[in-house]
Amino acid sequence: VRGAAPVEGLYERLLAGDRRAAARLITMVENGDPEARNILRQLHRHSGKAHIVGLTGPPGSGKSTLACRLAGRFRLEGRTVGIVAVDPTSPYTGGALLGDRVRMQDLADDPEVFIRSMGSRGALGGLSVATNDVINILDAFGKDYIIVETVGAGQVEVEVVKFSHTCVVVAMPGGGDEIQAIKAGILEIGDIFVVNKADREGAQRTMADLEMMLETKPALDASSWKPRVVATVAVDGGGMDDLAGAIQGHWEYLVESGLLEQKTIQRMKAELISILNLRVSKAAARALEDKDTGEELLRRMAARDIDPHSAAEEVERLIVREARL
Ligand SMILES: Nc1nc2c(ncn2[C@@H]2O[C@H](COP(=O)(O)OP(=O)(O)O)[C@@H](O)[C@H]2O)c(=O)[nH]1
Ligand SMILES: [Mg+2]
Repeated sequence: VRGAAPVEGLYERLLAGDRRAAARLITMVENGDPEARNILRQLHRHSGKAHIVGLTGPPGSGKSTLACRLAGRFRLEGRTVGIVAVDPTSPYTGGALLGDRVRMQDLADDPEVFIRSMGSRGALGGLSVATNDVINILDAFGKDYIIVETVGAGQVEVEVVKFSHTCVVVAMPGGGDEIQAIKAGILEIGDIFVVNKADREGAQRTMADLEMMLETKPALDASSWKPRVVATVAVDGGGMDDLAGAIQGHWEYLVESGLLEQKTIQRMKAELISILNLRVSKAAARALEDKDTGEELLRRMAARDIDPHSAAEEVERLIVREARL
């Protein structure tokens, strides 16, 4: 067992802006190191200042390229940026985007930009819990913007961006399939829609399709946010002023409308639920692994002595008893 001193030191170094301390803590989180939780506990009151921007959409639509471009754009204003990619296929390496090494060199060398891909290791401890932990670490670390890239499929990935402050949905020109894919669930959560690869044929058409679909979405009232549609060419930085402007405009809207507070509460709730889900399912798994109680219960179920619902209630009672200890 390591003493309190190194943990204490990590916390202070992180708050003092030491990138290696931040990277180390993130690795601890990914590895499910129990010591990380103590530091996260202390860090909590230092977080809550960042603008969390979710970036989601189909694979290959240009999310990673956009994230880097956006980061570069925010840096021009002197703002600091964290990028968290919840997509193992996102080729960030050594703080840069693979394949765009030369162009992204500025970003890789910029100490005010922190890029991290969540590996599949994060999944062991619950991907959404680990991702929220990383977001909170970068928030406490003082990043002004935290861009969270997720591929727009799967429950966890959508959950993570759904509870960001500003959700950006990325599409690209195509025969309408991409728009169909967006329709199936993420149209509702988008605050801003990006048609990336606007250098390709059909971008105008995709923009028009999206705008039409958004028209049919009923506005809550005259003052509610109207989703914006922005065209970008992430590879050469085209449209980045529009996109950054829309993101900042949405933040101002949240602040002025008072919705920011509401969003924060929703975010806290989603975070709490994902931690509880993880803790309860782990406790249930432990109870079932227990020879005396768990295996016996399963045998009774197989023998039709007890039905699955009643068995689940028994496990619940065991978990509650364990939690009281
Ligand atoms: N033509 C064109 N290609 C792009 C654009 N943005 C990204 N790409 C390319 O599309 C591919 C996928 O980009 P990536 O950012 O990895 O997409 P992701 O899977 O959504 O993160 C890469 O080869 C990029 O260079 C763009 O605006 N125009
Ligand atoms: Mg990517």
